[in-house]
Amino acid sequence: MLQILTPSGDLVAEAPLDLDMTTRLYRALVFARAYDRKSTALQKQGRLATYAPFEGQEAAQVGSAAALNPDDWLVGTYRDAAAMWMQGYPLDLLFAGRTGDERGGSPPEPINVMPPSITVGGHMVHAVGLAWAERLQGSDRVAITYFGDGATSEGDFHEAMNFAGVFDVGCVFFCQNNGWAISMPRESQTASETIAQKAIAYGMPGIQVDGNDLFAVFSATRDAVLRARLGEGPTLIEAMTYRLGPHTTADDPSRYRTEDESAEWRRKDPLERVRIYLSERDRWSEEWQAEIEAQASAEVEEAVAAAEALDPPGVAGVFDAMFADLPPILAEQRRMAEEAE
Ligand SMILES: Cc1ncc(C[n+]2csc(CCOP(=O)(O)OP(=O)(O)O)c2C)c(N)n1
Repeated sequence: MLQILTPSGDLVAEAPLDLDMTTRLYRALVFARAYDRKSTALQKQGRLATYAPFEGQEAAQVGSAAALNPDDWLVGTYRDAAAMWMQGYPLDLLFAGRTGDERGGSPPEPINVMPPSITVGGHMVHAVGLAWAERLQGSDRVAITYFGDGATSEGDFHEAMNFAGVFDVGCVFFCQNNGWAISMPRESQTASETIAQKAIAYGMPGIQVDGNDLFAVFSATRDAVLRARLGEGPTLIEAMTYRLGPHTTADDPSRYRTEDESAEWRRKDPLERVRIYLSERDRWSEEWQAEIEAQASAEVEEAVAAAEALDPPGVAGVFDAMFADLPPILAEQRRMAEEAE
């Protein structure tokens, strides 16, 4: 397993980022946590629908997305808001999407981020298709797809990996192995010792990284993205991380895992080790922490206000994001929905 920055903030290999970039990414980690906690609070107030928190997985998402070019494709899941935001997805649309507003699933051009997939595993083939299409058009844009350990049991994962391997598609498969697929532990998911080793069967490199180590995640993703961009094919990255919160706001993790387990992972917090690292290099202070937390909170509040200021989409809106031309039966249902409103 690749590790560069230990949980106590010590370097065990050369840092792949300079201090300015590390500082920027630390701010992004702080921002991601603020967004995530606010979303859970909003759900509890009835202002968001079910929410899937990613606390504990911030470095996996921020560190990997930081290795992309701004116009690369990103195809993720319901738990990947931090990566989507890093790649330019407007924050107000992220919130709107979580209220069930279809407009939240459609970022403005030229943002190449697909709406989050709720269907486990179904999105990976799309990432492969997007990366392949870019190649056929002579572009060097790549795609990254995020998924959990549970998604590797879906047929879609194997189809996507197989196709990408055979056609040398410039797609990075980024698995956030957060230990659990709702209540199913990773050990019940696959008999493979690691998820990374599944890459061998598809003829591509696989690497396991400490997913709570910003530097390791960035370094592995940067290498995989470069490989993809040079036309050398796909890579599978398994980021070892942990979902500190519930699966969603509708879940109670105390029913299937121990507090000791969560507490152990809390000690491997992805933000804390970067904070120590910066602090030891005189790039962190309590005042600055308070300042960036206040800024994050204000930005998040602003985005929530913008999302809540959108005109209600109306019942007919659910039909509009599905087809370019509505089939007659849905057109009829749309008309009936409008009449009933
Ligand atoms: C095809 C499909 N089957 C089942 C579900 C219900 N479901 C939602 S999330 C989830 C677990 C997914 O776990 P994992 O892929 O490890 O990702 P994580 O939620 O841990 O990020 C399941 C079974 C679904 N959304 N889609």
